[in-house]
Amino acid sequence: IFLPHLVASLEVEQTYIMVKPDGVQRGLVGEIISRFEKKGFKLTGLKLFQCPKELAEEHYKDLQSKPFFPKLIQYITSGPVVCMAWEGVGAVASARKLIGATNPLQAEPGTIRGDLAVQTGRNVVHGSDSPENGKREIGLWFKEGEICDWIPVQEPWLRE
Ligand code: IDP
Ligand code: MG
Repeated sequence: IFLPHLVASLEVEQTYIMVKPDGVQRGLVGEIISRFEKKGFKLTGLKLFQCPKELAEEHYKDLQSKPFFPKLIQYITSGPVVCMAWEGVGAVASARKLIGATNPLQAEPGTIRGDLAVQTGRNVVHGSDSPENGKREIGLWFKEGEICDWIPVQEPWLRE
């Protein structure tokens, strides 16, 4: 089967990555940031943030009708999250691969969820599922002026 959202594109993309409240409480913030840094993505936004209910509902609006929706909103607003914007070639699909399957018991070892989590309802990290949603979510979670464009010195050592 062809899964277009899993095929890394050659476009420079923005993706919204978030350490969920369990990841913050368990002291996994550094570990999770590190995986995206080491991969070679560019960090363009970063903050610790207590998410209001309305924002959590907007972010997950596609899941509104799911039975687990109220628990999901409760989970995401239960403590501070770490909001991040990352940029890179094929960043959306590549970040989803680094994160692993939604259910951590099905996520491959080596992925963030595969290595660090056991339950879908406590899966430590979020990653945008399309370039469109990457832009949408960065717009939702960050204000103007919170996103920084810069040129990493490692750029010529990452891409020929
Ligand atoms: P994703 O985070 O891998 O993109 P989605 O299907 O978009 O997965 O679901 C968003 C989040 O909702 C999941 O990461 C997880 O925290 C939660 N979730 C999804 N399915 C379930 C479920 O069946 N039970 C409890 N929580 C769920
Ligand atoms: Mg999703």
